Amino acid sequence: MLNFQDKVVYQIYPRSFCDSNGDGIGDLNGITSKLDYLASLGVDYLWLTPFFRSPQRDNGYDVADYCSVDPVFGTMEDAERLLREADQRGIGLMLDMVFNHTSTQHVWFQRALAGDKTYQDYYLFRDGAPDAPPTNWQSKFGGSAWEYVPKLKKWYLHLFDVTQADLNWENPAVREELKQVIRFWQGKGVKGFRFDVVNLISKPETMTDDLQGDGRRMYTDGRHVHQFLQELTRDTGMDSMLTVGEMSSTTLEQCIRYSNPDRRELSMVFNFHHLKIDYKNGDKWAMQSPDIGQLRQLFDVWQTGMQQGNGWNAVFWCNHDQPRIVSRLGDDRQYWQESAKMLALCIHFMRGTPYIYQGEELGMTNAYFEDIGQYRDVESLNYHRILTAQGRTEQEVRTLLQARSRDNSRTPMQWDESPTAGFTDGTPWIPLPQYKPEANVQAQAQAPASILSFYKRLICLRKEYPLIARGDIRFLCPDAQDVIAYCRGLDGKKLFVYCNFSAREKRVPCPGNVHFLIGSYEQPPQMTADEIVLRPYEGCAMMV
Ligand code: TEU
Ligand code: CA
Repeated sequence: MLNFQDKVVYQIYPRSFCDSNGDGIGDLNGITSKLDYLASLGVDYLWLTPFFRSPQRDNGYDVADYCSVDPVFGTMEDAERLLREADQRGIGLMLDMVFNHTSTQHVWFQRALAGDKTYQDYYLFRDGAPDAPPTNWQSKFGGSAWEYVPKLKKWYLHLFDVTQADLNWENPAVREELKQVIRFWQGKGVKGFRFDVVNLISKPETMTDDLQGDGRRMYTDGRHVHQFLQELTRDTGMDSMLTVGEMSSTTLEQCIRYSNPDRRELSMVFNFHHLKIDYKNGDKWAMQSPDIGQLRQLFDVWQTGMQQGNGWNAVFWCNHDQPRIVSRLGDDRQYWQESAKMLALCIHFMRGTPYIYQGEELGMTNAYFEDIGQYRDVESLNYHRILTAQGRTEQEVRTLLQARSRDNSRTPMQWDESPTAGFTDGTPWIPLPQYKPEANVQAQAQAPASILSFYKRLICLRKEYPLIARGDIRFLCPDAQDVIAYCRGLDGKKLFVYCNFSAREKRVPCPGNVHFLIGSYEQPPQMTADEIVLRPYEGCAMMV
């Protein structure tokens, strides 16, 4: 397997990136028009979330045809041109393979519905009475994970939306079809893949009620998942590409297995444990203030654990499912720039391949929508209904969605200061954030102290110092409240990173005769022989 330690990936949500034809929806030609911007940022790969033909019930994660382009995003020629033009700039494209499920509009599912037994075996259909779902498993988007088809007198499994039917990976014909999809895009010159919820693909032989939870422990990191991934990688020659798996509710041991190069499964993995530190009792729809002590602990366990097991992390704060990090763990008002830079530094200097989600490099904030009518996401709309039915007040639901909705990350990319942020000449499919600091490219591109310039420097430093790409990691200051500190090391060189996650001044021990490399304030922090004084939301890196 190849290493991708000195690479940086930029994630694009095409629908919200740049609209080239004024219909209010971002598209492939829009992305092509911004390649110079992406090249100037210095990123190596672009991960594009799904643009395949889809009814767009879950914005493309409900795929109806894996080898086509949805007309909303353009044509196959547009995709080919984007690939070519990216390649000319030394940028590789990674596509998003949603292989746990297909849209119910997919021809396979349509044939299954029409009674074709061969295609019924592509999915997880089970017999049963109309009032008794086969198990008590819950969909990740709320409600039962089973849907009854009266005509067939059968239920089908959908771990996500009712229009996203889970595929039956135990069926070798399904695995062959999916390999063909990989080969199709390899043939077009794609350089990598992201695999959606790929640790959920292997379900138990007999599916039974989960008496302790929502069912996830019965299919997460399931019995044949490693075997299936090894087979997929081997049969498509995917081990020369960048591959990343999205791992839902996984464990460290499993992630070592997925990403240890000797096992030839994936180049790296996403896990989400560090993004649940503000979930009360693990419940996304129950709030608590972020627990930085727990965050520090989780990073320590995962970073040192993956190092010991020779696994490799994708390191990230943001994606199209997560609220904006500067609003979540920073202070997007008083310390907007300082906290956005501190968070960037904290993640980019860890051991792993950093991912930047569009707009993160500008310090884009949450949407702060006031009105339920402004939300678009199927999960947000489902939960609006569910939480209201549970008797929560309108105000409570509004506050929860403002903090948790996936639409927080899906507002249009902000290119300039105009009312539609330079995203479209038409009406954007989703409103812009209701609060807007100077989080746009026009304001930041030429400003040396901007958040954008800071991200560019972080990317350059990774290329310049093998220590950042390849060094080992050790966590420091376990008892410093609201501080995350670590040390990277390679060939006798050391890099110390200190991040203050609070608006209060923090003091940490000085590790010796260090020099300042980069920080979220232009001037180095105040330092004595024994102490470093961190300003509010200060992040800084020092070297010896
Ligand atoms: O997400 C998987 C997933 O479980 C979450 O990130 C999910 O959005 C969250 O738990 C909801 O609270 C992936 C994709 O990233 C997401 O956009 C898709 O909706 C989902 O799979 C289904 O394909
Ligand atoms: Ca468009």
